[in-house]
Amino acid sequence: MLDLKALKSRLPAGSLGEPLHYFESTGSTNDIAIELASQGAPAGTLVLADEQTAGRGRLDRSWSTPQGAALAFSLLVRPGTPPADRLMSLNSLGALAVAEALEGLGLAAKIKWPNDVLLADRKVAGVLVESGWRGEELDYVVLGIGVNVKEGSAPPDEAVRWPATSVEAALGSRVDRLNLLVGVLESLDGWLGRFGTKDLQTAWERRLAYLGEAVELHGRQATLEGTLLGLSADGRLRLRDQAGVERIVGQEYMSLRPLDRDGT
Ligand code: BT5
Repeated sequence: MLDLKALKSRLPAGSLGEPLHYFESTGSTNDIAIELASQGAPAGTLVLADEQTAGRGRLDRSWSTPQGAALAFSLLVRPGTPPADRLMSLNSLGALAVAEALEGLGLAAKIKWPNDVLLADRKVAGVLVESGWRGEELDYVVLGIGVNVKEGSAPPDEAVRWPATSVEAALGSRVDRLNLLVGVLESLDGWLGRFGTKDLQTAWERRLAYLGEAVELHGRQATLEGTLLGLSADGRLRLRDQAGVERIVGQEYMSLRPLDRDGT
């Protein structure tokens, strides 16, 4: 269980984490955040759970959050941050914030575009962005983040699409979940107002997994092979395709893998 008193004394971190809704166990923190958004909860609202019984990934995949071992939280983000047509970049912004917090522990984290954080090529965290519209108007944006912290929180290889790890397994020592949460929130707070900036692009690219390598992108309609060149300032992917043409692609593609590897 997370120490609620300690948590409250450390939040908000920047402008994030107030009000706080904490659950010892819940289905999915994203579902609660969406519900709160529909009731008019303010941007910065944080939903945190010690355990999720129906944690979700993208495309209705499941996300495992065993009790007492991981971080699972969802933040309500102000509509307009990022712009409505670039919501997908919030995935990479969430991944960047986790990567920076892990660097604070001395770990070298990589971002596997668009929404994964890797430690030594294994997935330690995932991001799920969900939004709702009222007619033409963007109504809410929820940024959900799950991080495997304690040893044993990462599912076994045969249970996942891409091998997983935990922060403690990578670090070889104990990690305080609350410190890590505050680190992620502080990083997010610093970047949320800086969409489209060169600084953000540089921060992303420094941590981008498989930069300069041959990769394959998977979309609902198509796949695309090319050499990974970097990201654009708005979080789309830059790559040189097989015809030698530089392309900038976004949410038409869902996932990326290096060409010499299975999994997504
Ligand atoms: C993700 O989806 O990586 C998004 C994960 C978001 C989880 C957070 S926790 C707080 C908030 N509340 C929620 O209900 N969700 C968010 P995707 O890229 O589609 O990856 C999903 C795949 O990751 C699954 O199909 C499994 O193969 C694998 N997986 C499941 N649990 C995992 C874990 N704990 N660690 C690593 N991989 C996992």
